Amino acid sequence: MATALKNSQDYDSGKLPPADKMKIGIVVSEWNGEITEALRKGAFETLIKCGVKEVNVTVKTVPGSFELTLGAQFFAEYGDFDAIICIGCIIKGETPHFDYICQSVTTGITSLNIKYNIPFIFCVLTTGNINQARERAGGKYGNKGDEAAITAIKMAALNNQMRLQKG
Ligand code: DLZ
Repeated sequence: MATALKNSQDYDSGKLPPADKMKIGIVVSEWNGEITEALRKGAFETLIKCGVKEVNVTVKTVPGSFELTLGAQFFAEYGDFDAIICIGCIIKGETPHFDYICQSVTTGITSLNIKYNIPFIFCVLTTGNINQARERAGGKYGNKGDEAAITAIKMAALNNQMRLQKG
């Protein structure tokens, strides 16, 4: 399974770009809070381990994953962030709600990336049940929050590097 084989938790923090000046926003959905809190913790701890200063990480919550797009946009509009990590967990229920929320948040976060030219990192689990979510929030498939933190640092560095090259 792709998730099992490709797990960027095996990163070497010494090989990552310097992150000591980066400002990172984290927007967290309150739905399925057990999972989103584990993802937030993973993301936060990995950012700090990789050199981001605690004072440069801002965390805000939104009610559900549907609200992640607007919550993340607030970060871009009212702050000065190098990357914004969007954390949610959508679990399939008995109605098509799951599909609508997944579709909305995926499209929403994609459009933010394009609109603002800032990396908005997609850390939204979309699973069939709570156990699959637990397996990806500190369980046997690692913690997707860690991976989101690494992605945020890599994309922020790429953006900064290419902006500097342009002059
Ligand atoms: C309504 C709803 C449902 C059914 N399921 C989830 C879910 O699994 N994960 C999640 O993050 N949010 C869920 N929500 C809430 C919606 O994201 C949203 O907060 C409400 O529809 C209000 O806009």
